[in-house]
Amino acid sequence: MIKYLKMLYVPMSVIFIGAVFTGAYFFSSVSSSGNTFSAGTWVIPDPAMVVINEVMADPSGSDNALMLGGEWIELYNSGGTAIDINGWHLYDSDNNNELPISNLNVSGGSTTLSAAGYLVVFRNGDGDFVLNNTTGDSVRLYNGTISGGATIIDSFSYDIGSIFTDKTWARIPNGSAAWLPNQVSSIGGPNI
Ligand SMILES: [Ca+2]
Ligand SMILES: [Ca+2]
Ligand SMILES: [Ca+2]
Repeated sequence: MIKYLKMLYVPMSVIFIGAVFTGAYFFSSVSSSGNTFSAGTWVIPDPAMVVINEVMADPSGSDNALMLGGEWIELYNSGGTAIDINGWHLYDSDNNNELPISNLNVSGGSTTLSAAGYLVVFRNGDGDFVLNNTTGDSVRLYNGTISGGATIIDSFSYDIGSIFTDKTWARIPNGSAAWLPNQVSSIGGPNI
């Protein structure tokens, strides 16, 4: 019996001393604020890898209809790490016209952009965020609110109005720097 207790005592002491000296307790996977600790490697998402990829400024029907109708903005994560963008905001050309991003106005109900993934944010009846149909406008993506000092992640401005109804502005090739008007919608997927 004593021999058995000695065998047990030694490893338990090692665990206890290790915890005291390092102050560290690790679980197999811990997530916090978009960072993921997994299997001994810190993986930090790069917000700069998220881009505005496709814009539906002039949908058929009401522009401020509830999702899945109305205006929408497709985001693309060109990075290799998933990132949660809950609480990020879209703005048009006016700093007061915000469209908060939450699980209530995104495709699939989750604000997490998987690696190389797509997320569609719908205007979903927002009253002041408006993408002009017949004059130019801007779409701007911030990692919070402008009034709260957030950082701009990406922006897209168009100076030519009158795109055709139900056609989009899109980065062609997908994710590239070049924007083209009057594209066939590829909502939630690669621009083709
Ligand atoms: Ca708003
Ligand atoms: Ca519009
Ligand atoms: Ca697309």
